[in-house]
Amino acid sequence: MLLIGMFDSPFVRRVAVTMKLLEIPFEHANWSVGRDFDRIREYNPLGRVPTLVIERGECLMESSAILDYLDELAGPERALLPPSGPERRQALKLMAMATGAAEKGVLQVYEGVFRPEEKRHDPWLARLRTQMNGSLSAIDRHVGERGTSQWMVGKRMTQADITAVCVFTFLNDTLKVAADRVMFQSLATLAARCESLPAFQDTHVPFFVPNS
Ligand SMILES: N[C@@H](CCC(=O)N[C@@H](CS)C(=O)NCC(=O)O)C(=O)O
Repeated sequence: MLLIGMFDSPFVRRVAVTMKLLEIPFEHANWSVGRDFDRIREYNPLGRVPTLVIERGECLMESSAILDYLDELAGPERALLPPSGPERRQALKLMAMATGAAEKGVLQVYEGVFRPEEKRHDPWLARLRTQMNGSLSAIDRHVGERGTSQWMVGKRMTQADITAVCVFTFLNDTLKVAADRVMFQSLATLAARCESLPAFQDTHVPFFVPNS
């Protein structure tokens, strides 16, 4: 399998961490959405990452769909999303908040990267920050209420933990969302615990500015 996209993307990274945790071997195409746009479009018409090339050149896109395929490969015992019921609903809700926060963060980063300064609109950026911080606060509250030595859902690590941590680390690396060490303390504690594991360490890279 070939995983296309740089690990500085939280969407690519959650796929890479998952593949490592599930011990699914893959090759990595470390392509940038800026510099390698045309090359990525040969596999994904949207020019987006992650894209996962599986058997006979079939291309999977959209990280949630890729994770769904990986869980299917892993089988019900090892799958990282709970199979049904309240735990599945809770995990999906936490993941939706985390990926939503990541999307709002990516838009803020792209304002700086792709849009000239005179065309930036401050109220729009403020709205993105409100949405991102609202989601992170809700996730942080959830982690705090469960206790930071627990996992976010159930008794073992699930895709909710992987996704929330990849997103939190990305937003911290790019936008310094917890720079003053006051915000999101519970989430930061969970992230520190996960980031010490090999699957996370192997995939943590500095942010690469697209087009640079
Ligand atoms: N919903 C998508 C989001 C993926 C995404 O936004 N990827 C970014 C990199 S972080 C990207 O490819 N950006 C280039 C673009 O959309 O033009 C997913 O979960 O796969």
